[in-house]
Amino acid sequence: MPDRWISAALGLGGNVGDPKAAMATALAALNAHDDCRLVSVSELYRTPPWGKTDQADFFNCCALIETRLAAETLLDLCLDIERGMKRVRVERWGPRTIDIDVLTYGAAHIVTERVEIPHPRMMERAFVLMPLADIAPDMEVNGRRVSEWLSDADKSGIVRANKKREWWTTSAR
Ligand code: PH2
Ligand code: MG
Ligand code: MG
Repeated sequence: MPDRWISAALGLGGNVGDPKAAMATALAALNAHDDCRLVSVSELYRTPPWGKTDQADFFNCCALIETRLAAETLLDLCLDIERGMKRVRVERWGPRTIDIDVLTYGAAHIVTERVEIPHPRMMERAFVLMPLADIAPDMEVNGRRVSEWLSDADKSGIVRANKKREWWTTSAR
């Protein structure tokens, strides 16, 4: 385990059941972990499905955390939380109750069999970049700031879905 706290960005999403409640529950679980603390959470967005378009709209958000877990252990924690929430996942890019992706881990570039950080498709996905720009517009990912990647991304159909900035504090079940 690294002996210092690393800041990491996470992308959360879902389009089955009550994704807003699922994301709130996942954020609370991350924050409750001894080796993670939640620093900030983006606005909540409703986003058209990307990749496989014949499915329900998603809800997406991003979070910044600090963690002293190694990157792969952080990934395991995210997968554990997904499993604990009885995630249903039928097919790649298909409908799911909750998805928690590790987008960045400090400034690290990590490629293993299990994980690729920065997330290889985050630079082109407005459903990731728009929430991430709420909380980390100046973060550099592959040589460009999040806000710059966002300005080139297709933002059509994405709408902010929350009224309160603290949408996630009251939605957990
Ligand atoms: N996640 C996917 C595939 N497509 N589309 C949207 N709008 N939001 C997502 O979170 C999403 C997606 C695979 O993880
Ligand atoms: Mg994903
Ligand atoms: Mg995932």
